[in-house]
Amino acid sequence: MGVDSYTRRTLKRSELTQNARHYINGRWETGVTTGLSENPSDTRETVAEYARADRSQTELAIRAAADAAPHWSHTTPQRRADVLDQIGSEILARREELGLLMAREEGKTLPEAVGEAARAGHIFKFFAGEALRGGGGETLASLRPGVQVDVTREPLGVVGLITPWNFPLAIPAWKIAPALAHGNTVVFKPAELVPACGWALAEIISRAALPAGSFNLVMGSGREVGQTLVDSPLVDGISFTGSVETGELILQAAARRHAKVQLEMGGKNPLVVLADADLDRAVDCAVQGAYFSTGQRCTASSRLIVEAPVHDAFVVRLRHRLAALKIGHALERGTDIGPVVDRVQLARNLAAIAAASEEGAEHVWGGEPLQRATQGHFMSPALFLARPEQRVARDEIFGPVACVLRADDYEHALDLANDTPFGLCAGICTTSLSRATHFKRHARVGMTMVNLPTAGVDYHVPFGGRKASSYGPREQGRHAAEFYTTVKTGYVLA
Ligand code: UN1
Repeated sequence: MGVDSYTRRTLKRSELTQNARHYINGRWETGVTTGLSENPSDTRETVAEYARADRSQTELAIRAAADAAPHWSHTTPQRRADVLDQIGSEILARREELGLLMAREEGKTLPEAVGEAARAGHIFKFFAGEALRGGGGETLASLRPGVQVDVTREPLGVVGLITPWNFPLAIPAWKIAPALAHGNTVVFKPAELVPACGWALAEIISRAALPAGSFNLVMGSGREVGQTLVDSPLVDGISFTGSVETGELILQAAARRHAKVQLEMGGKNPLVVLADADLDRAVDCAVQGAYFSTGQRCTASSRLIVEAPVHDAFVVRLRHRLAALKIGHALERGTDIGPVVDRVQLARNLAAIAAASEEGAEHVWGGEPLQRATQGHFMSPALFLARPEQRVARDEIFGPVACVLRADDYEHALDLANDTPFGLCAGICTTSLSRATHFKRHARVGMTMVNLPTAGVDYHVPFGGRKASSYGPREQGRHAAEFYTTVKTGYVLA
């Protein structure tokens, strides 16, 4: 199947189907039912047979987390730092093996997957430091004589963490690590398409000497496991990354019982290319941002907004680059873009592409299903020329599909960039410092990128957006404390 010899050797050790069980109250548990996850590069290969919970099994995990909360929230910062550091070290030491598992289960290329595993390890190490530094606090004089006031941060309690399939290790890491660092106990529900990755992470966490119940893994459907987490009065906060539709349902359900919520949802991120840009750099940013990871990132640049004088040259160069990309098995050396994650998503992508042509967007390249030596969900990256009101320019597709919008000038480009219900990330390619600075200030998003792809972020700074993209406090970096802690104000008559 063209998989190179290094990968073939490594595969020998892990070719057996993984048996992934729940981790509840410090014990490995079988599920009420079982499910299978398959390799999207080769659907004949089953990656995991995994446990699936119903409501009552999920409730056991929630109860365990609630019982463990008083203990874990009072452990010393040193203990929490040591636990997180140990988890981070093990992930880093096993990054190749974890990357291989991820490439098999999610379909991102092996180098991308190994890089993501390393990122997950570094995230745990960063939050080991955060456990020591704490969420911050202040002491002030009261308005009343002789009285002192302090403001401290305490753990939220039990948090339910619901994660997507597209970053099977990094996103769980950037929720689990700050949750534990700040003294919360966790019930973690990974996406149904990537249970083996969730299980592998839980297996590493299970060996880090956490008190039983502080960390629990429960796999299964959103309807059973996710809904139970969202509805349980014992769950103090829900952090979710996924679709806008699910995020809105979670928000409404959590609001009814006053639970804290953090949502990371969709994006339709613009990459503006101005006439003064380094065009090679701009094409690199577009290829990276729109198509790598098969476009399956909420930070993907799916709207390429190009100033008229360089529009045609940009499209020609981009088309040229797309034609040279290698689409194939995620483990094959040299693959630029792996498969789409599953047949449902592939069908959705192809339907969006057909709809784009029907609504009159001009097809430039790709968007075809591809046959390879193995049976996988392969498709060529798609590029359209679109008008701003067309759906291909408005709806998040979550696949390797991008469109180019023509802008008359910088002001027009900025208007187009902001003309979207989403507000996660916005990029600009320009050599003008004043344009870049103006764009950074006026793009209505949570993150801006200058001469960089919109996708690909650091873990030590805040991550998140505005409008339909996000809700609640930012993730990652020091700002993670805003979600994972609650503020207490104390008054003392000295
Ligand atoms: C990145 O671009 O490095 O689901 C991270 C997503 C985002 C993470 C993107 N929550 O695509």
